[in-house]
Amino acid sequence: MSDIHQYLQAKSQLIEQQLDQLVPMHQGPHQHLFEAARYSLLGAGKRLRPIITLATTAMLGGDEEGALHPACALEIVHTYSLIHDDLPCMDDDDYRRGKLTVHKKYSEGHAVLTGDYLLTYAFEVLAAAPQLSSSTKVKLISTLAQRIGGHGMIGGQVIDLACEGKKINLETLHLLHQHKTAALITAAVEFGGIISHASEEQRHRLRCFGENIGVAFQIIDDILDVTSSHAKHGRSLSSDLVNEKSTYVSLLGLEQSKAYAQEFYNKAIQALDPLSSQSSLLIGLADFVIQRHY
Ligand code: GRG
Repeated sequence: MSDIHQYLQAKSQLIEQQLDQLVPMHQGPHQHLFEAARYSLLGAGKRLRPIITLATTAMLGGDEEGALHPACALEIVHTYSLIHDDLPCMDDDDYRRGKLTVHKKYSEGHAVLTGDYLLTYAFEVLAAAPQLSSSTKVKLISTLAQRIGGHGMIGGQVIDLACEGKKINLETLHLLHQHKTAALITAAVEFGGIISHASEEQRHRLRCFGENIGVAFQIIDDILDVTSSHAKHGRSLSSDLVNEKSTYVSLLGLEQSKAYAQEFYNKAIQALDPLSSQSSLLIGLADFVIQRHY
């Protein structure tokens, strides 16, 4: 196994253990909430966003242990976004991460509330993160709120809804995914910078890396939607097709989409350049993003 795959496996196990502890089961009349949260959160998922935070922190010589809870907060937010994205009023998907989506397994109401709980709880995790100063925690909270709010992930989802059933151009598709997908991935890189007290210049470069690798990630996701089997990708085969959504592949074709992803990868790597003596981990993750089969 390559170094980066070993790294991904080790860190993914670490994240899984922490998530298991951070989101325990609770008995009582609302126990379904915690059951559904654990059902969606545990046992699958690449854990890419939290691993990016751990890798960025390690690259900058920051406190990796201090980064663990903020990294988990990102995975918790990501899981909320997947639950809501799968709802009948959004993409209406039946499978996610190799199992039934939360609204199929429980109910639509439960899926909405489980997503709400995870989103809210992520901020509680950040506020209570051990080993970090109050000012670091405020920066993390504010960065996350910006990246996933109206001018970030939710804004992207609103553009997505507005574009459903319409033919859109590449510029609009790009704007959509810069917000919907790349914003949270950017937050993951920024988290590493904040925890490591990176300089303004370093943070600017990290943000640029995140924005570009985030778009590359989405282009590869669109490619996998048409090339990968259900078992590999772990969700219903292309709801984008069913919902008549434009994708990079529908606009550019397969081969040009691959080349386009490579362009964003190149821009991401260029952004890291002056940090390069320490940046092999982030480059390894970027390679994984562009070469992945799942
Ligand atoms: C408030 C209704 C409401 C919505 C919240 C739903 C939403 C806003 C945003 C959607 C964000 C979203 C689902 C983006 C898709 C990004 C994407 C390609 C997800 C798949 O990520 P992977 O491959 O999944 O990292 P795993 O399962 O490996 O974690």
